[in-house]
Amino acid sequence: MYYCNEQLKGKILGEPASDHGVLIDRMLYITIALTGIVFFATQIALFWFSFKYQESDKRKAFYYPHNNKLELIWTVIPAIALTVLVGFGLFYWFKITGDAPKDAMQVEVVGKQFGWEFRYPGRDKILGKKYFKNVDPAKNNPAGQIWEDPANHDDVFMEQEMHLVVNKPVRLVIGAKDVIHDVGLAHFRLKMDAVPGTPTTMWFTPKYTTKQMAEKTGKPDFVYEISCDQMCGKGHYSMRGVIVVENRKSLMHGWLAKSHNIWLQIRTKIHRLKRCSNDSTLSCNNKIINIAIPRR
Ligand SMILES: [Cu+2]
Repeated sequence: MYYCNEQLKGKILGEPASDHGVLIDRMLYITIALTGIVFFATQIALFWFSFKYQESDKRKAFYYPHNNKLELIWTVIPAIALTVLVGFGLFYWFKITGDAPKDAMQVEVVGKQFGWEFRYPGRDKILGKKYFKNVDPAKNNPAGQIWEDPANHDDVFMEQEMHLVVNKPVRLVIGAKDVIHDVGLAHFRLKMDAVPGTPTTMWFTPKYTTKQMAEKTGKPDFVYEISCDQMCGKGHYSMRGVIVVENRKSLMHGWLAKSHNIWLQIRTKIHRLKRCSNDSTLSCNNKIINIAIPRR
């Protein structure tokens, strides 16, 4: 396992691209080292004793059924070792799922059959309220946002592509629309179930931009991936999404500036509808038919 890991490390994932990823890798190496030593020691002992004390006409078997001291030793030592290993795991788990730093950006990630939806809180840094009965892509409301909540008006919605800022902590608020999915971030060494009706969270800090990681891995076309790590139906394999890690400036002035603010689109449509209400030209009538008005 160690050999495969070492051989394939650079070819598959590259070094961990998040602060928590470094800790997770360290924990895995400690676990593999400890269990590896125990594995080889016990297997060598097992085969050696079987060989040395195999059946022989020259000696008689010694009946030795029980030893309290031995039982105690081989129960207590593994128990302590496993407690330490599980303790590490729990410590990291509470860290990853616990409170994010105050300056963390927030992104809502929602899994669906078959893809990912991302919502950013906008300038107010608050994700607007939503309600599952409002979900209606045909009415330009794929996330089910409640438009009466002003916090929704600057939210940004995007599918299949998430943008993050390098060295800035990000808190993911994770959900699902239909069945259980799982946010798999292999390059960041993180994963978390996406459960309908029960939001889950985790936070991390990306360490390298996509460009830096492309240089590190030697792959010019490198992209961070978000995969679904839970078998969720026949299109499970097609849930691959892309994460772009960049610096704050290029995010604010590039992708985020051009991104999809649903409220602005709807507001523009409502204005157009009002303008068209006194206009009976053919083009205006066609616009009215195509407008999907949100519930207000
Ligand atoms: Cu899925």
